[in-house]
Amino acid sequence: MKALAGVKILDFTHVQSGPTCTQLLAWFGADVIKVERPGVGDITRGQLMDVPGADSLYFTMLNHNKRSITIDSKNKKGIEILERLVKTCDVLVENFAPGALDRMGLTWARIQELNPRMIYASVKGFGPGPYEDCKVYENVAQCTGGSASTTGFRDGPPLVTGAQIGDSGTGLHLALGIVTALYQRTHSGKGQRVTCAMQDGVLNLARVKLRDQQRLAHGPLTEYSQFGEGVPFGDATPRAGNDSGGGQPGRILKCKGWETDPNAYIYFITQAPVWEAICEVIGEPTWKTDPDFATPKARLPRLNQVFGRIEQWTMTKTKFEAMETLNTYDIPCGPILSMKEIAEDQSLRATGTVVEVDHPKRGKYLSVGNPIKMSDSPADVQRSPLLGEHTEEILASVLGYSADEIAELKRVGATAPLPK
Ligand code: CAO
Repeated sequence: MKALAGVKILDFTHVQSGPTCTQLLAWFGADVIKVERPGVGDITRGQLMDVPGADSLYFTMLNHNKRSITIDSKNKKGIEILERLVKTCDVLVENFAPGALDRMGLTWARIQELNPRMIYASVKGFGPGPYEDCKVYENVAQCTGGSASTTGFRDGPPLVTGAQIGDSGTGLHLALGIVTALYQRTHSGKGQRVTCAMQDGVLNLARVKLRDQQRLAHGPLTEYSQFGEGVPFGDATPRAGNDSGGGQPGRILKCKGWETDPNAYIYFITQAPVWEAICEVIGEPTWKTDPDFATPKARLPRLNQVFGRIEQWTMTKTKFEAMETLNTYDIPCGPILSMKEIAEDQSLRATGTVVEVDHPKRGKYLSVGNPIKMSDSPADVQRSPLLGEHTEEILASVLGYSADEIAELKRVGATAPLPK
């Protein structure tokens, strides 16, 4: 039995942030019923399409293990179905623009009236405040959550990161809120509202940068490369390139082949306990005792020199050769893996982190499986549903509609587009 078996999720999510949350819950065993607009569906079904006539990878990779029902929430009968779903489900998850559910008549007050045990979970761009009514996509959240201003190089513009920390990151936060609320309900018997703002989720992931903001008041950030370069600090946490912090400075260094391969690099950390081993590997044994290099503090103003010398060594090896050698000394490092290398990595396939999924319209494709491994609730990845694939099944088996009623709902446009 799966961890969340028996939990029914009314999944009113679209695009990325909400769907990542409900996909995780589905992998943990919840019955996730995805509500989509008849004839249209989640907008991502048709975005970034690569195979004509097949749901995009954007959609399929975010909606595994779910069932799809089409309901027009602006149709009177459609709202009736939704209300019956609210009565029977444990959790409602949504990430529409602020106010959209209220406009459907599904206010928090109405939801509590229908089902006091309901957990009502939402992703919004911002929490209460000046921006609460704004629509938000990934990069807006990265910019307003403090990530962009602290990402990139000092002499370049702010940068967004490829990891979807605004969308998927907030979906992950929301999933934790939901399972926590489910746990509290086992004592209280009551549902509750769970909200997660994308700005807040990003800031939570960028909290070390707010730490550094406050440290600035007490002097320069000595672990940042700009300290060693003699560049004065301003009044806000600066961008720090690929620096990693504290007594364990790190950088991305070139490896053999970097001239033609954009990913021939390795991340190298000069972890203090293995400094002597690093000196041996790179051929600088005197740095072990040289007072300019022997301690982390002494090295901080000389990081460019230190990493310049280490890079002379890494450039003589491929990233995988360097990784192998450094690992024999327990020196923390990691090759910069391209998505191609990750897609081909057999160990990620073996753990189910990268999975091959078969889809009736697009054939086989790769996806990312559940990154959270549970010994008693393993996730098996099942293809995403076709639009409305389970409409009749859900109406009949979850809500108890008869065949005639189901036909009537279709006829009045509650579950299918009306003929033009
Ligand atoms: N039947 C009929 N109408 C439906 C429906 C259904 N099954 N499902 C949704 N709709 C309607 C809603 O009622 C709403 O209509 P109204 O505006 O008239 O009330 C509309 O579709 C939803 O619109 P939206 O404003 O949420 O969609 P959008 O494409 O304009 O904006 C987004 C998208 C993501 C910017 C916005 O939803 C948002 O800000 N969400 C919160 C933050 C968020 O999750 N962002 C992450 C985006 S990427 O993961």
